[in-house]
Amino acid sequence: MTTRKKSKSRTKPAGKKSARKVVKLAPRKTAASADGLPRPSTKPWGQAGKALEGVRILDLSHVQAGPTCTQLLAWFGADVIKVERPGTGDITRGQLRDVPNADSLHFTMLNHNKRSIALDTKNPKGKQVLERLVKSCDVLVENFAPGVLDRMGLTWEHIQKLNPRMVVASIKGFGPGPYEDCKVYENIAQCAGGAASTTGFDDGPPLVTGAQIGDSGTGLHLAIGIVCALYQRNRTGRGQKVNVAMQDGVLNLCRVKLRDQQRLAHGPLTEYPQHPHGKFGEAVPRAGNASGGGQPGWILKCKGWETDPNAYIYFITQAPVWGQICKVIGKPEWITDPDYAKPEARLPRLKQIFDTIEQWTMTKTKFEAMKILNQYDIPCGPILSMQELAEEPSLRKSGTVVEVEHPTRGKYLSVGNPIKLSDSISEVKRSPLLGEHTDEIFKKVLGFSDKEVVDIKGSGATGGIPSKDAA
Ligand code: CAO
Repeated sequence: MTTRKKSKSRTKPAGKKSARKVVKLAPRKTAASADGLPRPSTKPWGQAGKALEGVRILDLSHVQAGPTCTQLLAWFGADVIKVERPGTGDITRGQLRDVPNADSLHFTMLNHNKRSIALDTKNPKGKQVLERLVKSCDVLVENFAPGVLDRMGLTWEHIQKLNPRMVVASIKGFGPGPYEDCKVYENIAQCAGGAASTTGFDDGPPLVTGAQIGDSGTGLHLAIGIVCALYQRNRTGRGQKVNVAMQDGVLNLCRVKLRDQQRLAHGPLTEYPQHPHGKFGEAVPRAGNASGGGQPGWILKCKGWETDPNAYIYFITQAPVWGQICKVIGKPEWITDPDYAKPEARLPRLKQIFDTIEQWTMTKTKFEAMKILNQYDIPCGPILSMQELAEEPSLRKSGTVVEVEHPTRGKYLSVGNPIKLSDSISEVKRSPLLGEHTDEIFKKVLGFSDKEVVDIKGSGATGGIPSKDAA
């Protein structure tokens, strides 16, 4: 009997049945016709299981990039089994601790809805367990340094032998090329992917952003790749490798800057603050707070800016509402003035225009300004602090900000699933304690007998006993 069969009662392997059927995408004659798809469920929305129910993930990921990906898959219903080194676990459990002896907020906020197994993958028994997990899971996710997975014995060839249906998803800092062997963290990816060179002000150094586009951004890219590979597996019956390099993920998010690099060859970037007074070099310059699109924007001071570092508003001079903008800020003459009436005429005067608008925004709080500008459909947005976001009732209501109870740290706030599916509702469950589910997984997922569990534990593979065989 395979380990897979033993675990049948908990989750059904994804694609096991459908791999034999080819899903045709021809239009269905009736809602109930077969065509490879089941009849539409009659269950109430949100009660027909979760999107990824039946998919089991072997999560070897750590820190942020990989855990972001597997957390998202877990929110969509995948059974995520996080393998962690006994004793320490994911290194982030102990980093930036705010509460003594409790898992860090970093760890708890990136590992919701997962199960944890403590396993020394360098212990021979631990290695056997790891292979059993490979046979029992649909997807392996890892973001080790280059070469680590191979050194663990899990080469692509070996995984294929153990489980040809497995999708093997990896994040590395760089793709094939001069830096492929490098270890990479968030800010390195931002720098190497084009974000830092295009962020900040012209007269300052390159700047990294607070948004974790290198780690979390790449994790999101990986999740999309995994779901596509699983979908393809439904037709082909076989797994595949899914690789995302952090440099590539960041560059993908900087797509518009590569656009501008090519536009630069044809003349100055007229929407950039360097136009018309500053100089353009050979590469896309840092554009300060200029809007990335064809609708010029800037960050403007609001009432209270002298003491509140976040009393600002982002204001876009969208062309279709130019007339409304002029009326609101008390410059109705600009509507017909040839220096201001058309978008092209405004481009060389943007600084002066924003300075004038700022005279108006400085008389209002950012929320007062929002209220007025929204009445006229003028695109704008308040600069919201983390404190304001944490307290925003609408984000609590939508489940984007959630309060979670944890056994050792008590209540904490987290960001919930930002992707809302109407038939797969996400519930945010606390992150697991280190090794919390080791026994449960040994017995219910891997089908080990009591004696086998005693043997594995006696070997030190789950920690506690120092392993003689450990490398
Ligand atoms: N049991 C035993 N050993 C384990 C283990 C387990 N359960 N889990 C991990 N290890 C071991 C690995 O086998 C590896 O050992 P060897 O080097 O001897 O083979 C070792 O832990 C360290 O792995 P690592 O090199 O990946 O970890 P690091 O802390 O040195 O580097 C990082 C961290 C993030 C820089 C590196 O993993 C990396 O570059 N990853 C790819 C890019 C990436 O994802 N960066 C994002 C980081 S933030 O999300």
